[in-house]
Amino acid sequence: MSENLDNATKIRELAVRHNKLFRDSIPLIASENLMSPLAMEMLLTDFGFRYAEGLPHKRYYQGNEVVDELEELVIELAKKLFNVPQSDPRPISGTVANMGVIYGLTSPGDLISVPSLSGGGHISAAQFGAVGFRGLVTENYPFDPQTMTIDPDGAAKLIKEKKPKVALFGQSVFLFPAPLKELADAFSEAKCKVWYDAAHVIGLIAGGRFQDPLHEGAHVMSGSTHKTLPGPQHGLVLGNTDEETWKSIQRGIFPGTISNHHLNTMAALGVSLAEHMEFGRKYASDIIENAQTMAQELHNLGIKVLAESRGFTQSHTLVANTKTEGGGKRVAETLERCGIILNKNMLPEDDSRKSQNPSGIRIGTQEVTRIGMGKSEMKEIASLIYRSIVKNEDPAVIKKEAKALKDMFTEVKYCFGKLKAYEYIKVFQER
Ligand code: DSN
Repeated sequence: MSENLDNATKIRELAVRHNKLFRDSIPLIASENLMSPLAMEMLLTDFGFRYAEGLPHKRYYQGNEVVDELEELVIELAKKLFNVPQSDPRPISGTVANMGVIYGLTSPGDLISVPSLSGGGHISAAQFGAVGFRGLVTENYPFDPQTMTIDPDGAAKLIKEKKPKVALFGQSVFLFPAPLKELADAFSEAKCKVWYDAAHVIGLIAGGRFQDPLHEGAHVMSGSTHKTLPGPQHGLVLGNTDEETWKSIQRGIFPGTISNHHLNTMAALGVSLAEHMEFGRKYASDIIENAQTMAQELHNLGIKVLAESRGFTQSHTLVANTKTEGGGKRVAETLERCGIILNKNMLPEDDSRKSQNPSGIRIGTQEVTRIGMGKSEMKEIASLIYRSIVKNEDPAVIKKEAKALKDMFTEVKYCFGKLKAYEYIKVFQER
């Protein structure tokens, strides 16, 4: 066999191994999910090999007759699902969507108010991320670690005093709604644009189970589409703003940050939006109920889940302080050996230089909910976590139990059609 064929075969084997790893594990990363069979199918279509720069009927390439129809339909589906007048499904990821908004709304040197990283903010809102690379000056909202929310009074004071060009909300640790309604006066005094990064909670918003930012004062909302909205790795921008601002954002998207958008993932997004219209309300409710159940159970077992006074969470995410169990790094690595996959996470109290060894862990329930797990399974998972990180039981024993639990939940739910998760296409099946 030639070395090249060897390597190609090896990559395929890695894919088989990776699928098996996730098939046998309990997936609790708050930013991941599984797609439906109809959406999966779209990834393997000819849409994935074509160019369609620009907007429908204003392209730079021939052969876009069907793509135009597709894109118009996806635009309409997004507008309908979120009940808003503007949508752009072209960004190829959440951060690219954010960059489009940044390019559209700001110029280098402008001030933007953002959630702090220690308060769960996303790296694209940090100085070393997209806003910094745009040359923006940042101011962080004060964050209340007890309630795990931006402090509305402090944020109002900051916005009124500093008058940012844009006020950004939305986090990667997003337990409770952002105080948009409370800040309405501050926004109008500062005359700022309000931008909401909904990546983590966009499926909960669409399911009517989280705040509705574009009807609570936000002008624009961006997001990735593969977390609580169980679609492809892609991005989306939605607007409820004047035509001039929207046009500027669309120029920020193209040609600002992308040339071609990825047409196969856009098609998969369209399918996922349509499915979310059908199943999203129930799915969003179940995700949140599962997160609250898991949080309560971990708390009952003595693990320090944050925001107890507010019922731990109103989203898909919960966060625990695992300092006494050895810290976030040790805990996440131990759980990985037990077949439970989650990530270490900074807590508000952590020094930002400790990002590789923070005090906490983050848990998301959207993927386990997607495969049909409910409250009793959340309790079982909490018990496995407790036995692993508090009782220090043998990882091999826990791993076996985690796999046995997972083996009972292999089908992707809340979608049209049936699909065995982690075994998407024949070539990836174990041979
Ligand atoms: N960094 C991702 C997360 O896990 O929250 C979002 O981009």
